[in-house]
Amino acid sequence: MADEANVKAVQVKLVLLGEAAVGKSSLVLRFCSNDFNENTSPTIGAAFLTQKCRLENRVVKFEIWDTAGQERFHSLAPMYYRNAAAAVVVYDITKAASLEKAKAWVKELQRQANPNIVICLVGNKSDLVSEAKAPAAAAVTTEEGDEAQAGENAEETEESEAEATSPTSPTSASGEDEDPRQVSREEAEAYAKEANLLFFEASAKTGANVAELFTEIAKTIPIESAAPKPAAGAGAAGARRQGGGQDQVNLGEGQQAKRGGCC
Ligand SMILES: Nc1nc2c(ncn2[C@@H]2O[C@H](COP(=O)(O)OP(=O)(O)OP(=O)(O)O)[C@@H](O)[C@H]2O)c(=O)[nH]1
Ligand SMILES: [Mg+2]
Repeated sequence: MADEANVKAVQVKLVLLGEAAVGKSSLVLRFCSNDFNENTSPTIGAAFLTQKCRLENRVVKFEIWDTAGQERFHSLAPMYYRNAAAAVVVYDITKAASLEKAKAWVKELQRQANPNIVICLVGNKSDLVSEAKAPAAAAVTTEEGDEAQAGENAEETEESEAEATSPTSPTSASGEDEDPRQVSREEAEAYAKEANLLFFEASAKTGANVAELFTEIAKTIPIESAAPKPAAGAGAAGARRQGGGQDQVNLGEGQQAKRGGCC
């Protein structure tokens, strides 16, 4: 019988891709530490960290490669998406060009990555638009203690302490004209459907839909495509790691792993 506490985590290599400044690192920070930073530094190379996600019948341990969006790092990307079971391709809903870049990433993944890769298209910064204020309340609902046991070598942003994301309400009050949205939900959703991608609009800032998107990916990944062994292997070169033994996103110092965003 599978004693819940002893369920072995299935490891899933996940890569984040997308244009610079769309919020990849911020989504990871929200997911892993339930935190947000207005002043992030651009990622250099890539950052690595892990987070667990508990599903009904299994625990998925995401091994996350958060890549740099700056063009000069593009050639490193294959190192990170190679053998990845999942990819989160991010664009900024207030920047139309970022969706085009996201589409280019999807194309590249579909051509060159693992053929079974689960791709999730994410329109980030939903807090900036007046409508479509994503269901923030539902965002990071933490379950009872999914204490990612910090035993092993990896750190696992464990520390389950709910402190659910307080969805700071969206900026614009109501339906003002100067909505900064440049990519309609419909357009992106239609594209995602056509390209066979999961799709979410989310906000790293409020936490809206962040846990949901990772949970959906966890549910979608076929168990067999999960990597049975430790993550680091691929692409350690060029990755930026911090802290002895701990792998963390390079999102500015002083950022403690407070709380896991997933289940
Ligand atoms: N309003 C708002 N700002 C966000 C959100 N996510 C990220 N940002 C801001 O967008 C800027 C860029 O965020 P990053 O997470 O560093 O972007 P990135 O995609 O990792 O950028 P690279 O590492 O250069 O590829 C920062 O100022 C963040 O605070 C969001 O959901 N809402
Ligand atoms: Mg980054």
